[in-house]
Parts: sequence; C-alpha cells; structure tokens
Amino acid sequence: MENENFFENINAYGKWKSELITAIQQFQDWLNTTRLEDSEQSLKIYETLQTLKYDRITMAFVGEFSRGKTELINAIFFSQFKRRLLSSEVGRTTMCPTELFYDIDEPRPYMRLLPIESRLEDTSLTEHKQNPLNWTHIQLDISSPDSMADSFAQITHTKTVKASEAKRLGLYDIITDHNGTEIPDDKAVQIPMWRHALINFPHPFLEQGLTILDTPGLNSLGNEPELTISMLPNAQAAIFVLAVDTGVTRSDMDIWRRHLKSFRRNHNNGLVVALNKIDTLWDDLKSEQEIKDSIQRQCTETAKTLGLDDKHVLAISAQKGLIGRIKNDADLVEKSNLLIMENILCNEILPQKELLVRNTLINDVIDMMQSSKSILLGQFNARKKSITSLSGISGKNESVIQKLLEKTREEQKIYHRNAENLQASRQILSSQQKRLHSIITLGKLDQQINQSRTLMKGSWTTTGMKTAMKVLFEHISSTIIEAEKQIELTNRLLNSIYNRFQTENEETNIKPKLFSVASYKQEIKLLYEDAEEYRTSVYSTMTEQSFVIKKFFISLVSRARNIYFQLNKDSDDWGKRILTPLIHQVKSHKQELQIRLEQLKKAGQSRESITERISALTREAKLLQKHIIDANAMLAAINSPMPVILHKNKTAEKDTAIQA
Ligand SMILES: Nc1nc2c(ncn2[C@@H]2O[C@H](COP(=O)(O)OP(=O)(O)O)[C@@H](O)[C@H]2O)c(=O)[nH]1
Ligand SMILES: [Mg+2]
Repeated sequence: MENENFFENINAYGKWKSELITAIQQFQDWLNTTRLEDSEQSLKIYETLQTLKYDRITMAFVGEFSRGKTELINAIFFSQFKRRLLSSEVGRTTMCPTELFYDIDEPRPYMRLLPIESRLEDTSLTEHKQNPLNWTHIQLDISSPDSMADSFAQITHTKTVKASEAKRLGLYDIITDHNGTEIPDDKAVQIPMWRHALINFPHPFLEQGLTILDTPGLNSLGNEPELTISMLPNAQAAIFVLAVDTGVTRSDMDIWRRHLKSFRRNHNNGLVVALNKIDTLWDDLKSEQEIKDSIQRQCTETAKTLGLDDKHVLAISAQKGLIGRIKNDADLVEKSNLLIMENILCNEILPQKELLVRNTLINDVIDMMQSSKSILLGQFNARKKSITSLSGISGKNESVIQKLLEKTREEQKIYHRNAENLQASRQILSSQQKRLHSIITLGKLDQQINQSRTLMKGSWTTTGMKTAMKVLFEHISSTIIEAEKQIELTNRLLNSIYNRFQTENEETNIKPKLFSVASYKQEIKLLYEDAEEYRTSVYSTMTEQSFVIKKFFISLVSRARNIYFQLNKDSDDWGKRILTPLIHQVKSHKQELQIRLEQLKKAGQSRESITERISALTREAKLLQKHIIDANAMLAAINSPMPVILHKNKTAEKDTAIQA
C-alpha cells in the first residue's frame, strides 16, 4: 500500500549513481597507477564527479490554486508522517513556489524563505539561491512532525498592504479585480509574504536526489518568469493537476497553454495530467459501474479539452490516497489510483534521466576509459613484440643484429616525423580553437544583451521586448552558425590527422571524437520557443507591465548565457583533449623503440642478461595485462544499466505518458 515500488526505483537510481561515482573514482586511481594521468583528464573527471554528486531529478507540480497539488505531494511523499505535512487544508493554500530537496552540503534540515520585497531588485532567483543571507532561515525539527508542519505553514502566509505597494512589487494579478479593473491605490490587498521557499529535508527520496517543486496558482507563475523560462523547462517531470469539481476552467487552460504545452514539446515524456478529487464522484447510491463511467467521462472530456488522447489523463484522489495511507486502509489507497500514478512517474522519469546522465556525463568518461585502455594495449603489444624479437636475437650473429639495428633506426626516423607532424597539427588546431573562442565568447554575448537592453530604451513594453528578443536571438543564431562552420573545419582537420596517423601506424585504430553544436542549437531553439510563447501570452493578458517584462528578460538572458557558457566550456574541453590519444600513442611508441634499440645493443652480451631482460619484460606485460583487465571491469561497471524494479502491486502499469 505504501509506495514501495516508487521508493525502490528511486533508490535504485540513487544506487546506480553512487556505483557510477565509485567506478569513476576507481578510474582516477587507475590513471594514477598506470601513469596515464594528465591534468585535463583529471579536471574532467573531477567535474563529472561533482556534477553527479549534485545532480537532481526535479518533479514539478503545476496547476491552478486548490486543485490539490500540495495534497498530492503530501500523499506521495510524506504520508509516513501520519499527517498533512505541508499545508493543504481549506483556506490554507501555497502562496509561493516551494522547493523540497536534500542539501548534501548542509545536512541540518532547514527552511529558507525569500521575502516578497526582493522582487524589487533585479536579482534572479538563481542568484538569490547562491546567497543564503538574503533568506529568512528557519531550523527544522524533524523529530516532531507537528512542529515541522507549523514551520511549513509559513508558505501559506500572506500580509496586508496597500494596492499601490502590490503594484510596486509587480503583483498585477492581485491589484485587478475579476473584471480586470484596477483596485484603487489606497485600498488594502493581501499579498504573499514570501517570494520563494527552499526546504532542505532528509527524506529518503530527497536524499536520492529528488527535488519536488510545488507551485502556487497562476498568479505567481505569471509573475515569476524564471519559473517558466528556467525552472520548469529544467524539470524532468511536470504533473499538471486538475480537479473534477471545477472541471477545466479558463485559468486551468491558461496555465496549460502558457506553461505546459512547451514542457510537452521540450520533453518527449515526463508530463502527467492528474484529474484530482475523483472522490467527489464517489456516491453510495450509485453502482460501481456508474461511478466508473462518470469518472471515465470526465477523463475523456478533460483530454479532449487539452487536445490529448484519453489515456493521458489519470483520475486520482490525492486526499483519499493520503488518508488511506495514514489510516493503513489498503482499499482506499487502491481506489485513489495513487499507486498507478507513482508507477507512471517512475516509468516516465527514471529512464529518461538515466539517458540524460549517460549522454551528458558518462559517455565522455567511457571515451576516456577506452582511449586509455587502448594506450595500455599498445604498450602491452610492444612488450610482447620485444619479447619475441629478444628471444629471436639471442645467439644471432653480428650482421643480423646490425640489420635489425638499422631497421629500428629507420622506424625511429618515422617516429620523429610523426611526432613533428603531430606537433604541427597541434598548433593548427590550437589556432582554430582560438578562432572558435573568439566567435563564441561570453563577452560578445553580453555586449549583445546590453544592446538589446538599450533597444528597449527603458520602456519595458511588450513591443520593446519583442524587438529586443528578435535582435538577441538573431545574434545568437548567427553566432552559432559561424561557430558551426569553424567546428566543421576543425572536425575535418581532425579526421585527416587521425587518418594520416592511421596509415603511418597500422597497429593503431583510434577514431577522433568530433564535436557537434546540434544540441546547443536545439536548446537555443527551445529557449526561443518558450520565450516566444511566454511573451505572446503576457502580451495577450497584460498591456504594459514593465515588472514582468524586466524579470522575463532577466530569466531569458540567464538561460541563454548558460547555454553559451556550456558551449564554450564543452568545446574548450574537447579542444584540449582531442589529440590526447595520439599523443599517448606516440609516447608509448617512442618508449617501445627505445627498449628495442637497447636490447639490440646489448644483444652481443651474455645469454643470462637477455634472459633477465625477457623476464623483466614479461613482468611488465603481466602488469599491463592486469591494468587492462581492471579497465574492462570499470567499463563494464560504468556501462551497466540502471536496474529496473518491476511492479509488485497488482495495479498494472497504465501508460498514460504523454508522447510529444
Ligand atoms: N475531496 C477532495 N479534496 C481534495 C483532494 N485533494 C485536495 N483536496 C482539497 O482541496 C483543497 C486544496 O488542496 P491543496 O493541496 O492545498 O491545493 P493546491 O492549491 O493545488 O496545492 C484542500 O482543501 C484539500 O484538502 C481530493 O482528492 N479530494
Ligand atoms: Mg498548494
């Protein structure tokens, strides 16, 4: 009845991640012992480990006020506290976006609240999050659910201010009444006390890296563009909560259009529509079938309104699910459909997340492992070759040895040419990289951002925003196209360097790792689409709201800068490491030639010394073999997929995932 399956799958994800971390740490040690360590690789490994350590899965609960988002969070995550941990009673609704997570750097549980007045500044939420001093800090006592619930009640707090103050804070929805007319300046209105809440809490789910984002209704979503432009797009899953007692209202549709349609486009899956409060349709006077039919009708109706297939809407009762769990009433939990909902969530999110971690982090490490392994394989083969030739020359006459010596010197010449070529290629590559960097510097982007800002000439209007956005995105697109051309040149150069190397050294078989800007281009495209959708929705609902536009611009710029920063960094990392496999290969070839020459020079010596040499080489070969076996084990570990725990409960999985 408890969400064992959900729990085990999230746990399996956490375990998979910690096994990855162990394998990568072992790789670092291995590089150390095999002396293949170089600073670029170590830095990359360190960064990968840090990213994995702080990596999170975000699940966002989105919907209009009072649809039961917070109740659903209580039911899925906090039922073991045997009470409503987050306030979801009548009249106590979430007033500010709330993030629940586990802070590995600060294991003492806390709640941090950002005062609503911080909206007056131009600082983004992301920046605020980096500075705890701006927040009101409350220590949480997790031994007492009651005292915790008391602290969490802060999230629902409001305060009374004059309408003029609400206007100053950009809370436009509050100062207009139902007919859209503005409330007089000196009239009192209720505004949220806090702008954002962070809750650090050692819950098993959260400890595995899950972040829950609870949002208030449309007001706050509409007024805090950062949620739309950055927090929601970055979430792995969004749960859109509707309720049967209200049906799909105009404001539900507003939220759907403004915030979730683009989520659906950006993520292939991960969006779940929950039609909540089905218990209000439970009626003792009706037969089971009648109730089922009426729920089904509502689902069909909802799906139609949202433009989805029926199966994408899941009917649930968050409240009965929570009560059932608190009272250990398995039938009630079953009837609430909560278990199905949880299964869908893990089926949707975890495989997608695994793929993301693999593509963005792990594949690079695998490349490094493979190229290091191939270097050792080269060294191993060189030892074996030396052993064979050494066994061959023992007792051979002077002229044979002389010939072998000449042949090796010839090879050495080729090696020198190779090394020189490589050196020259390195220089060409480095100048190409410099050119690339001059194209995509953050400085240039910032200049463009400032220009767009000036374009708006302080008249933060939607029209100004439209022009500024267009100019900014045109600049970004043309820059990326220019960067793409430059990268194409570098890729071509790399292919020819590797091909040449291959012809000169038949034994090697390494392929260059080419770079592509496709994913950055795609991200910019999505950002533009999100921004455009947001801008037009703001335009259609509000005339001139400098506050929203300003905040919108800030969040837009911050996401664009991030994409740019990442492109810069990734291409830089790539540039630094692209020739490493060849360099290592050349180094070990040099080593091998030296060994061979020494042997030939000593060939005239006693049989004992040759035998000694052979056994030394055999020892080295054995050690290399051991390192290679270890590398294979690390590769197997890092390649192994995350285990999927199959459903134990009888509620079969229902695939309601929304495919884009
Ligand atoms: N009947 C019924 N009421 C519910 C259900 N889920 C939530 N509610 C009630 O709806 C109200 C709003 O819930 P809340 O979780 O605060 O909504 P939110 O604003 O979307 O977070 C509260 O009074 C809840 O007790 C449900 O499944 N059935
Ligand atoms: Mg709520």
